[in-house]
Amino acid sequence: MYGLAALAEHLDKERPVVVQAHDFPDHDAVATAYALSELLKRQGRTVYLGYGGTIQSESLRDAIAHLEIDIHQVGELDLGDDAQLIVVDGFAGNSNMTGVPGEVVAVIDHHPPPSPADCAYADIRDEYGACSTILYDYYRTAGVALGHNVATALLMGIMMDTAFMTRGVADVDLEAFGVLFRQGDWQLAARLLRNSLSLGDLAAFRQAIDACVIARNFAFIALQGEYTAEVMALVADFFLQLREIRFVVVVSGERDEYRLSVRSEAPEHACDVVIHDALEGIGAGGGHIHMGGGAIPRDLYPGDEGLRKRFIAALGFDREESPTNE
Ligand SMILES: [Mn+2]
Repeated sequence: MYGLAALAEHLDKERPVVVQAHDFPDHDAVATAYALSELLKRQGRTVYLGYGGTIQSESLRDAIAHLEIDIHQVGELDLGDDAQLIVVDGFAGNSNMTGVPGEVVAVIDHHPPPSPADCAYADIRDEYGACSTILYDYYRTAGVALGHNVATALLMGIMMDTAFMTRGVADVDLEAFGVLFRQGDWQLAARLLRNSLSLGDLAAFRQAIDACVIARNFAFIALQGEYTAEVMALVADFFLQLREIRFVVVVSGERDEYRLSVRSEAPEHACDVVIHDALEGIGAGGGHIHMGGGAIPRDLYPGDEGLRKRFIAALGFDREESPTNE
């Protein structure tokens, strides 16, 4: 029902296709968009690759250069009004994220949708650890051989979203990983991902270690200043490595809004559920069991301590017997 052939039925061959990664894309989003564009180009279509916002990750910038991925900010693409948009690895209702002229025809994603996707083709596989795995499946079912760079990109996307096969791994992710590991350049993918920090990012870690507030197995970290989503996620991952910590929230404020990066290794505290409860009425967010994020407009931000209390309540810690260290 889903796959390249089904998707192609919804695409007009005469009109250009824009494959759009979500705003401020990550490795999985770019890898998915790239793999899909190569598949569609083989059908003789005109395909553009775009994203909203900017690419904030140096590691992802390196990956795009190494793999020669022709992707641009959507504003730089010279598109008419008749483009057909395919949104990958993220979907905000039926709006097309950063406004691109044209029509959202399809969405391919592995996030549980906030609302039912309102487009002709919606392939949502929220049990998959990475959107890259969905694209692996498109190549497999279409019987198309994976090019070396496509295999490397998809491998990198899976490594990223599953934290090297340690979170949210479905059987099909394992299968994809095995195939892509042999067909792509796993050393390049691993090197790009394992070198995503630079010396300038140490300030975030120093601040986080000083500022973290621990309640039971929950670490809350409010960073003063602006940090990229990638650095916030890596700070959250770092705290999750502490054996006492099983749930982490990192928050940092930008001009218009505060952004959150959330990680969980406690099955009873799924990130998407806890985020939804904690941000009710003040912001929006979502994600998967193990990872998620969100945003709160500046005028609705309840303060660092106010936000921490909301998470305490969402985790149910306020209803249970209060431990002495709280
Ligand atoms: Mn993803």
